[in-house]
Amino acid sequence: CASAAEFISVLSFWGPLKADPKSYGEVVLQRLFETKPDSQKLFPKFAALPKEQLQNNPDLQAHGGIVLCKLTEFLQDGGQDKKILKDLAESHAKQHKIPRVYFQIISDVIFEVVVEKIEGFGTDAQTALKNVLKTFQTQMGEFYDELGFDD
Ligand code: HE5
Repeated sequence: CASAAEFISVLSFWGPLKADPKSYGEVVLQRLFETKPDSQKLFPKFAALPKEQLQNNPDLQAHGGIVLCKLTEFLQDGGQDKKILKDLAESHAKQHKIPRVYFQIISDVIFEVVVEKIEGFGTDAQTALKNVLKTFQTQMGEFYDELGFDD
């Protein structure tokens, strides 16, 4: 599990992502669909869209913003309030039917995008980010287990 210091380390570089969640979220989702084309089918709004229509797509930008805002909330809370991820796990398991492996896949994409786009994200902060994302995945997995969602 990530320590409080690791959450703080990540937050110290998170300013640009907090300030502009839509732009970074858009990049994350586009990169997700490129690296793992199957993931696009999990989004009813985007499933049928050809690549060109994922560029400058306001729905994609809006959803990217929602995803990043949730991550910022998780970071700022330092993994303390279990309800944040409990609610997230519940909607993703029951409503959206997202197999848990996608939390690892999107975490890897987020890591890649953050390190690429954010200046000064050094090796210590990178390790901290890896650990924080690992904590996120582990806790989501635990809630999936509690819900009896096996995928
Ligand atoms: O759960 C919600 O609110 C608590 C609903 C809005 C929401 C969704 C929906 C939020 C806040 C998140 N996602 C956040 C989030 C953070 C992690 C990194 N998501 Zn989410 N999602 C929503 C993830 C990870 C993740 C991986 C994948 C493949 N997520 C998805 C997919 C996904 C889908 C299909 C939806 C439904 C909304 C939609 O289709 O919007 C266009």
